[in-house]
Amino acid sequence: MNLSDRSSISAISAGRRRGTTAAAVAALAAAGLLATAVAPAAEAAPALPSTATTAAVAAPDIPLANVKAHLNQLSSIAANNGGNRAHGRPGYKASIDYVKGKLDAAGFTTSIQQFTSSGATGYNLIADWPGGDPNQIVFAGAHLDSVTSGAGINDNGSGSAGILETALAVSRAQYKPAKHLRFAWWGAEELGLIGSKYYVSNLPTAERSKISGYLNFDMIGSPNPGYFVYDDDPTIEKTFKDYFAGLGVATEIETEGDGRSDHAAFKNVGIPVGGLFTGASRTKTAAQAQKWGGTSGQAFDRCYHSSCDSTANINDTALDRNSDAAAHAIWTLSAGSTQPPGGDTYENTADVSIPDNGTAVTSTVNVSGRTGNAPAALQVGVDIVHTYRGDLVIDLVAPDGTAYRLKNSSSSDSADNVQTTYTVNASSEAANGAWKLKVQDIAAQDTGYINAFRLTF
Ligand code: DTR
Ligand code: CA
Ligand code: ZN
Ligand code: ZN
Repeated sequence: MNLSDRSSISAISAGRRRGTTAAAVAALAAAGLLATAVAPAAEAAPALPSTATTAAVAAPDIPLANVKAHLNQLSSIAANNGGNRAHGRPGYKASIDYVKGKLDAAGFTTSIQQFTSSGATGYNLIADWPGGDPNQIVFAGAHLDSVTSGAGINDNGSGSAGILETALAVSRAQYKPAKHLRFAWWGAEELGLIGSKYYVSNLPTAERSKISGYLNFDMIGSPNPGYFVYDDDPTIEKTFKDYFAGLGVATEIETEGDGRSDHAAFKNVGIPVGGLFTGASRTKTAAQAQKWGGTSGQAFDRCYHSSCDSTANINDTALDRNSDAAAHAIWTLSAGSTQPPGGDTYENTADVSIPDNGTAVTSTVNVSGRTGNAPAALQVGVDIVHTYRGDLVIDLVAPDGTAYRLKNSSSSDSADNVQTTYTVNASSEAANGAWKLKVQDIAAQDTGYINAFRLTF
């Protein structure tokens, strides 16, 4: 686009920004920029940004070696403290001190909540990452205690180490999500979800309402693993399932029943919950072995609540995948509805030739990893190089096929090129999926091509 075109479009847009006047509407119509509805209308806006921003901020890979290093530390702690990390035993407090030390060094605001159970002092460790909307808290938790019979490396060193390394990744990235991040390591889960129940029961109602979701990670590295996703909050569930689908890993709904871990206390007060699980004493079926590998007819974790729940009782692939899935969910769910300045842009810059007076062509942008629907002000960047743009009819087609008319043809619009950004109310459309820009040249002689198609959420 040359400067004069851009200035003419931006002048029109500026007119619209100050409130649409009749003259502005006429000018928009003349420029073919006033969308008429095939579906909710689109409005013209300033010209296409010259450089697109990147897509949604993706979570970093969580290094398996780092997660396993935490497990080795927890194993040593058990070995040096009577062989376990159980509630009321020195190995549990030593575990709390280890995790707290890592988080304090990484810049988290930590606090220890004490409680008494079965005549012994218990401890919950709460860690807040400074920043984000304090009224929208994405909360990830895992119980840190083991049973008395062993070190509890899978149950639940795996979940504890997975979210610890995710928290440290937040610090390394200096991640600044729209929502506030909180992590917790619970005490006395094995005695009956005592620590998490104590936390929630002592959380004022106003504080509970600030938690937009609680994610639970209890046993995420079972040696004969299954890939189970809690079927509670649908958005959280979908976030996890989409991640595993991206890996080509099938998942199943976790069916061992509610109330079996620390998400129960949150669910019972109406907080959306979700989580991951790789299985305990139940037996893997032949069908499950077919899709996940491993051994059918054998428990997902033969050392569940046993002394053999050691560092040898871990499947590295499961631990790695679930740690990465935890990070993906935490990053995705905390991005919030208020996108960082500039928003998340998805683009297709492949040239698509537009047949003269011919059939419609499309350029596709695949959106994934987002939660919920598209915004009411979806920015649709169109960059078409074409003489006599009046020949062109342009639609945005949502993943479900709904068409939003961006531009009608106009026999009086002899200007060249369509290089502008339309605003479309796409709030009734799911955000994820294949979005298409559909362009048709309906008059003979002038020709051109789609140069770029961009969506900014
Ligand atoms: N209660 C957990 C293990 C456990 C058993 N079933 C589920 C289902 C979902 C999460 C965890 C579990 C424990 O022994 O710590
Ligand atoms: Ca990883
Ligand atoms: Zn257990
Ligand atoms: Zn557990």
